[in-house]
Amino acid sequence: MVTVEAVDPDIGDESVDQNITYYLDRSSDRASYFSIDERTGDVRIIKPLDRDAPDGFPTWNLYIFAKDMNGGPDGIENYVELVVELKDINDNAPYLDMGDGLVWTENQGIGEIGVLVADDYDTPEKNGPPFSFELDPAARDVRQWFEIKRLSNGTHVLEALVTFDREQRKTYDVPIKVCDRKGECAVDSLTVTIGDVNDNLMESGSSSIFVYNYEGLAPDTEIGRVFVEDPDDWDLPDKRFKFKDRYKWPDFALDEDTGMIIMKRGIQLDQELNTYFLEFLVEDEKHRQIGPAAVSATVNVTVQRIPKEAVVKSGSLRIRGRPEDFIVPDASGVSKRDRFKTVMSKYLNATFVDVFTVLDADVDDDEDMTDVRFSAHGSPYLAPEKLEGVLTKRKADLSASLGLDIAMIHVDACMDEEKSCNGGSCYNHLKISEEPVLVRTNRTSFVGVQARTVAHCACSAPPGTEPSSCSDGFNPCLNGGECRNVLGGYECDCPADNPDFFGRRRCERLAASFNGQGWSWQPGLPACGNSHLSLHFNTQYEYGTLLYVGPSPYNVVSGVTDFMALEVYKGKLRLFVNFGDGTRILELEQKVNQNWFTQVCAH
Ligand SMILES: [Ca+2]
Ligand SMILES: [Ca+2]
Ligand SMILES: [Ca+2]
Ligand SMILES: [Ca+2]
Repeated sequence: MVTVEAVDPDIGDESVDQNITYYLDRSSDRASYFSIDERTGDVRIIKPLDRDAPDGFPTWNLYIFAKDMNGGPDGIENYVELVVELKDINDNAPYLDMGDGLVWTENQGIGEIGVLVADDYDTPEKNGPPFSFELDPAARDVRQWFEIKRLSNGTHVLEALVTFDREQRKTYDVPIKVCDRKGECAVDSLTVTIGDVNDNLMESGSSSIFVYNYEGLAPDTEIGRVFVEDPDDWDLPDKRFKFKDRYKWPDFALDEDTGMIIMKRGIQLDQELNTYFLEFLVEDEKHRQIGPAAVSATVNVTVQRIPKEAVVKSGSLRIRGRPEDFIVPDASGVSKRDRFKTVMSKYLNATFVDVFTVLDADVDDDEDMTDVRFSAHGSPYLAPEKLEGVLTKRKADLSASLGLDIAMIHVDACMDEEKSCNGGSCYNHLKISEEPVLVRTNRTSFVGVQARTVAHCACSAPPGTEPSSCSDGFNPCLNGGECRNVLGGYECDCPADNPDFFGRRRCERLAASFNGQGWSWQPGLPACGNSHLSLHFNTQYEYGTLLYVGPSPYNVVSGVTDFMALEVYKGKLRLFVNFGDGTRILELEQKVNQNWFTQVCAH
């Protein structure tokens, strides 16, 4: 395309070799489209250059460097800017530039819906407008509803040929063939939304709302809207909402314009489950449904106080779909959340299962994901590892019977360490908010606990949730130990006063034995740049797995291969480690199955 040439005044004679080395500014993305001969300075284009938006540029700029002394370390460099102006060719068909489409109100007759607007990425002077529009010649059924007319001033308009009824159909996708002045054409789709008119009477309706109130601390919270039957869906401005008896429900308030019900801060929660049967009147002046003709609406509200322990000891999963899909009742009136609760209480053999968090997972992908948290208890709460372990084993059954598409069991914000923490240390922190999350469909609302797993780019500190006394609504003593408040803290009375078996501080179990059949589930290890792990064991077996950290065969996450396994193999220790770059195996020579205690430390 061009040759650059540099001279070195130190040499003084331009007829001899100037010992210049040429190179491109590699820090620029654009450099990959060009090459340069480092001796001759010949610049070549090696990939096609695009002039047009959205990915191309009409002008391409690039710095070209020349360095004397053959580019050596003591050489001095200078640069020149290369500017390439691209000539346009007509290689783009136009597209409709109409945002969300057009709105056309129902019940009107024939009329002009709107002006058609297009744009073209090529130069407007030569390869763009004027544009021509027609209904896609291949499309059939749209012709009964719409036509395109060219007005005398050259603009094109879309016209309605029939009277539309929004209650019959809300939107139409109209395929339109649009061409530029040179005849480059494409078919683009225009969305026509049929606008609503309040042309239906409302009838009485009923709905239900379930609220989990974290520790009873929820602030004033919107918990769902009063529902009446009405085929219209844009007529909220015509409606007014009232309590049937405004003094009967001091714990609730109502937005009279929107019908939103508010649960007030400090609501009296005498029982674990508190139910309220709220009654409302809804008026619509336009249809004279006022005064005695107002329509009644009932809302069943259930409020359950959920203690901190339930949330701290919750298991979690991430499913594909929107939160609404998980709480909306099916034809038989049962939601996936209800079914999940029933099935898990059977699998876990637990009297109470609470599914108290249902929220948008907030992942960057285009795909909708929902995070769900649940806990289970008979008398003590089950550990999260147990909940998630059982869930993992039953994953296939659950997916099939509930129609759940489970993306992840144990929501792990560190899973993609590269993204979360640039590959460094990462641990999961459960952030619990007193502010609940509302998930709403027409006839049901679910107000859940806002608990999210967030990635912290550090090594996990000991859990910061350790209580300072027994009265925190949280028994710090493990394994059925009894908590006693003492001056400056608490003490635990462990079930058996056997220091070899229970730790003194919190009755933690210090040892467990397995007969070759059993195992124990433990919380996973955080991804830590600098971790130490130590354990004591005593065995006479020649083979056995001491520790495994990694994906379960029932719960494989694509792209994640990290795992660690420590096993006794032929009486010797063997360690498998994979941090994502292949499995490494470490073997030790000593026999460890000699019936004495062996201490293993891994750093
Ligand atoms: Ca064009
Ligand atoms: Ca072009
Ligand atoms: Ca209507
Ligand atoms: Ca209406």
